[in-house]
Order: sequence, then C-alpha cells, then structure tokens
Amino acid sequence: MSERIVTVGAAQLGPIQADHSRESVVARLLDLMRQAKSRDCDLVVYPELALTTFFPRWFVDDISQADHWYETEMPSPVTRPLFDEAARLGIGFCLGFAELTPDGHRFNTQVLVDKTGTEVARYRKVHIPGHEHHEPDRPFQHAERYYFEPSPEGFGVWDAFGARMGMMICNDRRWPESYRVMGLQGVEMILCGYNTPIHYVPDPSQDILQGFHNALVMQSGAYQNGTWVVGVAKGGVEEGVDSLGQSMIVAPSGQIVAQALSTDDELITARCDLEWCKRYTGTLFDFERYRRPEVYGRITAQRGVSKD
Ligand code: CDT
Repeated sequence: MSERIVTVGAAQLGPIQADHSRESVVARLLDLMRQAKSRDCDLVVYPELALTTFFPRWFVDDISQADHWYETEMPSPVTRPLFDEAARLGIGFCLGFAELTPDGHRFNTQVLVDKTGTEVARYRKVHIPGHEHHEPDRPFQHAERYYFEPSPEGFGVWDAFGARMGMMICNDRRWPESYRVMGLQGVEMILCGYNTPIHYVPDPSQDILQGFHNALVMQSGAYQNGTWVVGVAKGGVEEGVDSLGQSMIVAPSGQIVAQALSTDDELITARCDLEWCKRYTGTLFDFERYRRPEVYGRITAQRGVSKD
C-alpha cells in the first residue's frame, strides 16, 4: 500500500503561571517549534489556551476585567514571531488562544497555520464545559461558560499538509459527535489541545480516572472514525491546580503511537501515514455501506434524555 505521510509534533506545555508574560510563553513555543523542525515535523500542535494561564479558574464580576487574557488580533505584535519562524523554517502550527472578536464575541479558539505562515483555518470550541456563575465553595472555578460562548460554526475540515485536517478543543474530545461530524467529512487527522484539571469538583471519584478517560475518548474516537488524533495538553501544577499531561498521538487503529512522559514542555512526534485511515474507513467503518442514519434521528432531534 502506498504511503501519504504527515509528520506531526505534539508540543505539550508545562504550566503557565498568571505572571508569565506572553513574550516568555512565545519563546517556549518557538523553542518547541524548532525542536519539531529538527525532528522533521510538517506541523507542530500546541495546547488549548496556549498563550496564558487557564484563566477560567478565576471569576471576575465584570468580564471586561478579563479582557487582557484574550487576543484581539492574530497574529499580534507578540505572536507574529511564531508566524515568521514557521515561514522561515517551513513548518505549520496549530495554536489555541482566547479570542475576543471586533464585535465583542468571546471564543475558545484554535488557529491552523501552514508552512508559509498563512492562516488556513480557525476553529472555535463547540462544547463549553463547567459553569456560568461564580461558585464560591469550589477550590477553583471552571467558569468557561462565563468566559466563552459556544461556536455556532460546528466542526469543519480543511485540506492542508496533504491531509484532510480537523480540529476540536479539550471537552469536545469527550463527545462522539465531534469526531463523527468530522468523520462524515472524510477527516484524516484531528488536532486537539486541552487543559484538564485532575480534580473534577462535581465528582472527585473521577479524579483517579482522568488519564484513563483521556485515552479512552481519543482512542475510541480515532478508531471509530478511522482517523489520526493528536491530543496536546497543558499539564502540571498551574496556579496551584494540577492538570493532566499525557499528550498523545493516536493512530486510526486506536493505538497510541506516542505519549508524553512528563507534565512539562515536551515534544512528542509521529510519522503518520494517512493511507492507514482507509484500513478502517474502507472496511469495518465503511460509513456509506454500514451506517443507518434513518434510525439515528434522536442524535440531532433532541439534546437531553427523553423517555418518550
Ligand atoms: N478545558 C476543558 O474543556 N476542560 C474540561 C475539564 C472538565 S469539565 C470541568 C475537559 O473536558 O477536560
């Protein structure tokens, strides 16, 4: 069987504390980008909200007090060196950041940039977890639903790097619909940044299972849709909150082919053969042959459980 290779780097980040400057973070991202180039990567993938600390762990009564965590332009003078270095090296990248649009919308966003330093696509997070109001009894907040609106745009795919690329962000990876909507558009590689606190406040019995659930959802999503999945963490103890590392690159077989060992800045890479997707999408998961959309109506007709 012929090969179609994308060599991808998952550039896990260790913590970004609140007082770390954007410039210092961009320097870390550039270092990881150069490592990726030296390891022959076509593309380097950074985590969700990769330019700042995970600020939804705090609540502010007036949201404009949080404006400084958002990017109002991409590239900006501070992030421009990433685009310039990508073009100079001839490597693409995918970067998560908080986006404040000119008309005042706040999104949790990932941008995909090609080897010429040109934006290919922008994806805005669909599934926004956590809560919308201050919950003072928690040890830390997860107020993403206060800081971000859910994207109405859904899950697109884009032809880039010789592949059919898709994107999702953190909590999106727990929902089978995220993968399936991209699978139905022929996705071959899904890029996913994440920040996952190990302590899940609503149900601490899940804390010990965070690593298991992280692998479970990405491995099953990859296998059931015959796609590569690149999951990239911001891990370690950030502002006192411990977050999962375990960044991984998952093959269309569902097998993990590379996994981070640390919870710090760490690059893992894999040489991904896109033709491998067809072993699954052309056999067991031949959607056209085997899917039964006529009996899946509830998937889009209703949101919550209905006993009717
Ligand atoms: N960033 C993000 O989406 N994190 C969530 C945490 C669990 S919900 C509080 C996740 O799904 O990993």
